[in-house]
Amino acid sequence: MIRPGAYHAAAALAAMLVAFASGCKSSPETTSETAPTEEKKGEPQIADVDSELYWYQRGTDATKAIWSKYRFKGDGALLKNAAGDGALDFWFSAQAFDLLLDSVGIFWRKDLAADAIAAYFRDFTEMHPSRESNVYNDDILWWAMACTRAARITNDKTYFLEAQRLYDHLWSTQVDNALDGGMWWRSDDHKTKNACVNFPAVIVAMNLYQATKDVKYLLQGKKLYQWGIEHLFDQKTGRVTDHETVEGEKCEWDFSYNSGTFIGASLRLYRATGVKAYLSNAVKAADHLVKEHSRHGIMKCVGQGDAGSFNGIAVRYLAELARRPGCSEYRDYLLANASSAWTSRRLSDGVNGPDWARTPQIGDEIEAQTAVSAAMLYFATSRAFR
Ligand code: 7K2
Repeated sequence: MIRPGAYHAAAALAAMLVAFASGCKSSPETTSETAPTEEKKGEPQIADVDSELYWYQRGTDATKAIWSKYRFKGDGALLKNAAGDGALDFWFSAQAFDLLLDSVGIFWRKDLAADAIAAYFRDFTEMHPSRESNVYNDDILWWAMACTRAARITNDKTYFLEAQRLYDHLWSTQVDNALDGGMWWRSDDHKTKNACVNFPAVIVAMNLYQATKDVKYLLQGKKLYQWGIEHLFDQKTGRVTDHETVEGEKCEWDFSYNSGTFIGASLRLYRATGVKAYLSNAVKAADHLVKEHSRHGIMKCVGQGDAGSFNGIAVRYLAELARRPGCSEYRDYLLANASSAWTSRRLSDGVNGPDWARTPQIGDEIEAQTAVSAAMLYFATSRAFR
């Protein structure tokens, strides 16, 4: 249930998404998750489609379509999975929070962005009052990652303290010497140590380090990353394997989102330390992602359900690499994907299915997660041009 107090902010969120997408001007005081850089002088004129704002607007269009189609309650900020379903589960809700942050994080007026974020946080809290009771450590970390972003966008400590509390708890209870280190996937059953936990944990640790300059987060991030390098990363191929079992067996699954969080973890460590090896690891993983997860230059379709948002997570972090000097090939890759996905969206409701190269049919059921994934791609492409 949505508390009465949450009503206005949550309803306002939807109204704001609609208003912004229809062209309302924002005031000059915008949020500054990462400040837009000055226009580069002397560069040739570029087509509209090769621009930050073009893809920001497409992301906004897609986000608006998602919030109109999948809102779980008319007065709430949370999404449901598909028609007739309940609210998205914890994991998916954390991803949807990240999409909301993509949408409000840069160009929105600060006060409106803060309201939208607060509405989502409140509704999420109604649905999942105790985060720690969730036995999936990855769920907690996806949420904590988004909270560190929310803190940066709003300057509101609530989100920062939430992420810090959750991360500190996992670090002190879910990392041990089994398999020489690393964090367990589940807190109720210590059987595997997974990429979907360890690289997100590095990202959170490094975001906390950036905010606090407390060197313990840098050391913890390095440690978890080093474990990941030794146990899950193949230096020769750039492949990130999904997990290792308590018996020391490496699982062969190769998922795009694991490459994505590995890139994000590597880049944060590179920025904090200046050590080139982190950057070259990020490039290796990105090359593997582009080579092995694409068909004709477009990311392979990985279906719906849990996998539905893997590619959106992958491109979120690929974009961080793509905007670095000398990395324009990744930006071109994102642009090709975004252009293909945009022309493959379903015109009747404006959402994408799981395949970024194929338009879904009118009657096809599209889950929120695949629609969210494509919207993440539009925003990622936008950021790659910054
Ligand atoms: O085995 C893990 C992970 O390593 C693997 O990549 C994925 C593949 O499956 C699980 S993680 C699945 C999450 C999905 N949603 C709910 C969460 O609680 C759960 O941890 O799909």
